[in-house]
Amino acid sequence: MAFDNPAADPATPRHDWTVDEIEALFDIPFTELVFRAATVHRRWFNPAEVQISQLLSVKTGGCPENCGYCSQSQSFDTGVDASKLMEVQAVLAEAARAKAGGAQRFCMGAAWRDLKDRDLPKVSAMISGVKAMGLETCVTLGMLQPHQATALKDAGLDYYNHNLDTGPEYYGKVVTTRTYQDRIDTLGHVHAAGLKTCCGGIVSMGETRRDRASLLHALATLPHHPDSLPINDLMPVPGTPLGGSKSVGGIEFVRMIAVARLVCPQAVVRLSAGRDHMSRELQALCFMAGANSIFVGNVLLTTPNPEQSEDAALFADLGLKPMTMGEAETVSA
Ligand code: SAM
Ligand code: DTB
Ligand code: SF4
Repeated sequence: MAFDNPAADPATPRHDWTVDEIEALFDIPFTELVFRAATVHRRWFNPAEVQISQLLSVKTGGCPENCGYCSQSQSFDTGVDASKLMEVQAVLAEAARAKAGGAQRFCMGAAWRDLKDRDLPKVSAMISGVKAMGLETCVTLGMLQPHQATALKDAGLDYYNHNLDTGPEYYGKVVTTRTYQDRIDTLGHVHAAGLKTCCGGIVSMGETRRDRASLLHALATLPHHPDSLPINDLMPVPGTPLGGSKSVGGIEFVRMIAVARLVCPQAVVRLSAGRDHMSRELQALCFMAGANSIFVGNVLLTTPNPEQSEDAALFADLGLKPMTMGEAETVSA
């Protein structure tokens, strides 16, 4: 497809989206929307390839934040006990298992509000050790200061995950212990340190379609589009304020993936939490609509994920293969 005016090419990244424009994309008839997203997907990626990540909770529970979806907040009685930061060798043993199972990236999560300097040496040793195994590295540790982002980069970190979670208008209904701007500031420090950003959000938290468009608007108007863009379907956790939220349904979820692909065309869009309650056919639609990454392993941080054998069968049936390492490293606009 040749475009005389590159600005009219829907695969060219833009930073000047309006929320109205993005909401209008959600209104496109479903088959047309998926077709458009699939077309843009092919301009930047091989649609038969999916990036494979695996998560490990290296510090679980007892978090002082009050994110209304989270099993790990100390504000809610969810049955998830607080534990200490894992030992480096135990983390490396899990990373080796993940690599043997086919993961390309190992993502370590900690239930912290922010990273404390006293924990930097241990976290850095985890990152260096995982990197030395030939895996890509990702961590999600809460808010960061600039010198901490630089230290993580020096340790061999590739990606930092820090989600905006929802649109700025709905955000206050979900979290009150940190601001939207706090999150954007951390993302700025991460990018300035030369790290790749992994940033997305959650649907099915009781938000409106306008809120979903507003989240994607916030992501697409960041100075740097996320390199990796996770879309999570809420894993409802009993005991949390959002434990009884109603799902947006599969069709709306696929629309969210498709619109994410259209507004951040170069991002690796991850079909993230929620696969455990999705049919194989719904996941196939997500891949058609531009999703090209998943988490493997039968647990995410604290909630279930499909068995690896089910994913292997799904990939075989769909003719999907793991993304070539490094291919996701095209620099996003
Ligand atoms: N404490 C760090 C933070 O919040 O930045 C890192 C860990 S936190 C669990 C990482 C992300 O996982 C959250 O920002 C949220 O988007 C997602 N998440 C957490 N609980 C979830 C749930 N029950 N369902 C879907 N996504 C969830
Ligand atoms: C992201 O967006 N999703 C992942 C990862 N980044 C850290 C976490 C999903 C967590 C789902 C809930 C749980 O397992 O506790
Ligand atoms: Fe803490 Fe992160 Fe859970 Fe929020 S999402 S309560 S910051 S672990």
